Amino acid sequence: MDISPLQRVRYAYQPKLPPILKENIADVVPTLGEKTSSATDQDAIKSLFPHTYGLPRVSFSKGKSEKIAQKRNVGVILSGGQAPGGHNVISGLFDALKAANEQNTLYGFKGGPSGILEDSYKIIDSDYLQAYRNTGGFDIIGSGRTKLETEAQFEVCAQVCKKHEITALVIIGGDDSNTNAAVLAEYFLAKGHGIQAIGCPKTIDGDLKNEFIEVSFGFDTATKTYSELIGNIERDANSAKKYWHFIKLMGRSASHIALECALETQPNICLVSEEVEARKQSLVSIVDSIAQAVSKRADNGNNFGVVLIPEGLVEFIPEIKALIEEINHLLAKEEAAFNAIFDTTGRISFVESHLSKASATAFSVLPNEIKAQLLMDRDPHGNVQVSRIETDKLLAEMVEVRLKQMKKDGSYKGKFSWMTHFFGYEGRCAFPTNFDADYCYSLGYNAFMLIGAGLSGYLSSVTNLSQISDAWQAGGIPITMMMNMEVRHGEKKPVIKKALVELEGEPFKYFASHRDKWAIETCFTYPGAVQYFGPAEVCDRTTVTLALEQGN
Ligand code: FBP
Repeated sequence: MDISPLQRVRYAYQPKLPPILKENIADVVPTLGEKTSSATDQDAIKSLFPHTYGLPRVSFSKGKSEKIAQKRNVGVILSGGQAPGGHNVISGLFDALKAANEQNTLYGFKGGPSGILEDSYKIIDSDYLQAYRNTGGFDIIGSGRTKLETEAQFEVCAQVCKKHEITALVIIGGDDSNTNAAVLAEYFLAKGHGIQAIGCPKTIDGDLKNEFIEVSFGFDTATKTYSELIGNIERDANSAKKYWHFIKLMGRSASHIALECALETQPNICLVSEEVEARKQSLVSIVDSIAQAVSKRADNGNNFGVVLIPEGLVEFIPEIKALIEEINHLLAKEEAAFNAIFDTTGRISFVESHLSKASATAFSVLPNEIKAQLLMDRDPHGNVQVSRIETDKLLAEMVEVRLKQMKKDGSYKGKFSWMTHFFGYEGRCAFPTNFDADYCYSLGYNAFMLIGAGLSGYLSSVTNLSQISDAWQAGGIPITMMMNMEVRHGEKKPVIKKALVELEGEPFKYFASHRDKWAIETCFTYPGAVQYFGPAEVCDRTTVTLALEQGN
């Protein structure tokens, strides 16, 4: 068997498009809206983007397009972490490009943004693409985390494009990659290179969203995949009635994934990093609140339960956040001295001896394994690699210690055995759900429509997503419109604002109004596996987050 039966059947799936994109491609024209302005910091962003600031929003309507059939070569780049549906963005882009002109060529730059810098590419043709349609992963051309951010890099991009007569680049990435797509678009215009840059909103983390981009692709599939696994664990917990499961869920910074999984599975506890930060909860108080819930359940004879933990939690606990910032600063300043120490114990002592009193105290309560994990290599953005920090184990161990104290003072009488899990990589390359297959294909197809309309510095946008695809709308959002100024590595930079969980938003409010009951009673729900064939209410269902946000 070369391919699985599901793979074979999914190759044949024809993703759904918004109605306007189902029209003959030459019968669709852009409609330009009012001029726009950035989210905040208008003057600063206007001065940094003189050619792309204030562009109008774009939608599509019926009409005769003169330009779309013009022959063109287009380049595409996958940037950052995998997200289910990336292959379909490329499929949609390819199908639109070929529908416009059979002579058009799609260059896929290999291994992420470094592919264009090294002129490493694959020409994507129909036969090659067929094996990737409606499948998960980014293996069609690979991805990477190299950042395109310097003028020297932009110039290399321009020269590589010119060499292959590429007149448009599509960058499929998260908030940072799309910020860089906007800077690249501005550079190409300023230098008169005649190359367009269009972005597509990707990340399972769900933090690239705003009033114009309803969700980033991959969030739907990843959360459904994790929710299936959590539901299975809940059922096991409720059957065996002997373990507390501590489950860490991916999502570098924002807690959208953990919150969506909680809405899907109704666990006993779900921590939300944004709330921890807002309430300035210390590690000890988080541990205590979990221990109290464990104790109350034990009073009812339930020595089992499920706790969901967002991956980025440690960076939102005030004293740990300050500690990480100090360590980041120290490792950057004392890099040579630190790297000259080869054993973990020595490295820990070195850091301990340089910390402020408050951070040294925060560091001291952590188990040695966690201390070592906080000292591991940073990612290319200078961030701690939170997926490598075992927050699940940290909390389970600290809750165990707290319960032992409570047992001594007689306030806890139960039994506590724990298991830990980390769901991250399990969901990033899953077969896209019907929603992600359709949404991604539409985003890619629509990206070509923006190119055909001669636009640059736009993010492909498909909206009205909690409705059936026949009600979806396609268009483009100027990337500068989503920007604000933020301090990054000590410098003020224009960036797309990262969307964290809003404590006043409907998804969190729904969760907050139910969690006390979920904590004490056993209210688990079991979403089961993603379904591709069957009733629409099962197969085409979007996330609970999106449904609540859109009032459905
Ligand atoms: P993107 O923001 O690039 O989409 O990646 C998100 C993510 O999956 C996070 O959830 C996770 O923390 C990180 O990537 C893991 O990175 P890596 O793939 O480098 O291990």
